[in-house]
Amino acid sequence: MATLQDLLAKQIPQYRDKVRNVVKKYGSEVISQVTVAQAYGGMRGVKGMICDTSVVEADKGLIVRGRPLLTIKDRWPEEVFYLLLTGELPDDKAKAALQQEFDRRSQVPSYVWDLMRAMPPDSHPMCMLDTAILVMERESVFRQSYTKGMKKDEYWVPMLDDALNILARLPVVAAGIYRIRYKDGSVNQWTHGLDWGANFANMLGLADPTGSFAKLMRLYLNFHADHEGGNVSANTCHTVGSSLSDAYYSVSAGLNGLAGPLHGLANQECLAWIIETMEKFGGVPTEEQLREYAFDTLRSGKVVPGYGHAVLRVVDPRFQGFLEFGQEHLAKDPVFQVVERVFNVVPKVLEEYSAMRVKEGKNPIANPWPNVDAGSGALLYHYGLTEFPFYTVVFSVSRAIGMLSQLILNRALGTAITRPKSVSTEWVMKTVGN
Ligand code: HAX
Repeated sequence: MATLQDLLAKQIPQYRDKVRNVVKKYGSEVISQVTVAQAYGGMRGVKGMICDTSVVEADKGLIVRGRPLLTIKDRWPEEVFYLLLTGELPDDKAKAALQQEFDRRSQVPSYVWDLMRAMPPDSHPMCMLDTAILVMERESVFRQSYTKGMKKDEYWVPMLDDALNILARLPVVAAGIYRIRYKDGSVNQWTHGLDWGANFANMLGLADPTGSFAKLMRLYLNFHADHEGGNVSANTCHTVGSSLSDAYYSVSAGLNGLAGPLHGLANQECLAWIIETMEKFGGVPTEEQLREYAFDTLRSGKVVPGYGHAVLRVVDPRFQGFLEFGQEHLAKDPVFQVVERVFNVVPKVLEEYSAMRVKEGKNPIANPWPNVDAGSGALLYHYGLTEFPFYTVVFSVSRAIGMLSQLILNRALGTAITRPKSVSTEWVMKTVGN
């Protein structure tokens, strides 16, 4: 049976050849131009890095190694990890072998729990998670191998080792943070033989008599794993890793970016916004009330969380998948009903508001459609995961899959240290002015 390690060892030399040939043949071709507005505007749309794990197409959404996301929605997150890394879905044996890797590596060092318990009780759970990952850096096989002296061609091997250790421990650590921060402080153990998503659901310790919370966790952890390379979390992880910082430094850094309200924290803010509308209107608001509330939010200078996207120009298929899950499992839940109603109302509001902005000489809102965060919180809430600040931690457990896959492939390719050129405002004025 070919393990993930064996398969990568076979694929990586071919992958390197392919990339070497592409650079040799097309190295001087131009693939992007940068305007002054893009340089000031978060480099939106500038093609300046490579990511082979997944692509986000503006009119289709996430494509994982050539497979549109919704075609792999029933795959477990660990299968998605295998797919991101190798381009292939694992067969049953390879899946079982990966499972055994996680079983073997799932023991969390006791100093992590000491540290988590010593943190101020009002620490944000994202800060706790990122701290936990960072403190485990002493375990890094990559750093130890690098210090001993390792050949460049071998970088990906200890990087994969670190990745498997991080992925095996992350659900334990995240669920432990939940128990310490919000429950009685007792930490649940990883169950050998149980899959990654169900293990995480189980360790959170919420009641799941029908097993549908575990099903949701598998879907959630699948959907959030990867979203190509330029988003803040992936790009930060990529940049930190490009200096040959190990996976602990890189993933912790990437997740610090995910903790921002314009990125992963949006899912916490989204559900808060939904609940606010219910509190204000005393139950499920009418569409007219929601329209009014959305306009009030925009007029007060805030964004409507869960809507808009830097790349997508259609309904995010991840939102679509969550909507379908909700319709199947919790159609009568009032919070979910508000999510559905908001979806009927907010895109039209954003389109109207965007037209008003344009008249005032401001940028249009490029995408009025829901992103992944618009519905996921309502599903977690239904199953008793009601602590909003924890939502980005759930996202993080999943996003680590994508960031680590990208790191391993980048170390396999020997990707260069990131160092784009910055210019000053004076330079722009002089150069463009002339
Ligand atoms: N509500 C109000 N205004 C919005 C908006 C929204 N939902 N989406 C975009 N806009 C505004 C932007 O703030 C920007 O205004 P300024 O020019 O005054 O700064 C203008 O429309 C143009 O922005 P854009 O080109 O449409 O979008 P950006 O690529 O700049 O930003 C964001 C993309 C996702 C950050 C943005 O749509 C947003 O803030 N959405 C709400 C927060 C959110 O849902 N974030 C999660 C995104 C998914 C994700 O990464 N999850 O992790």
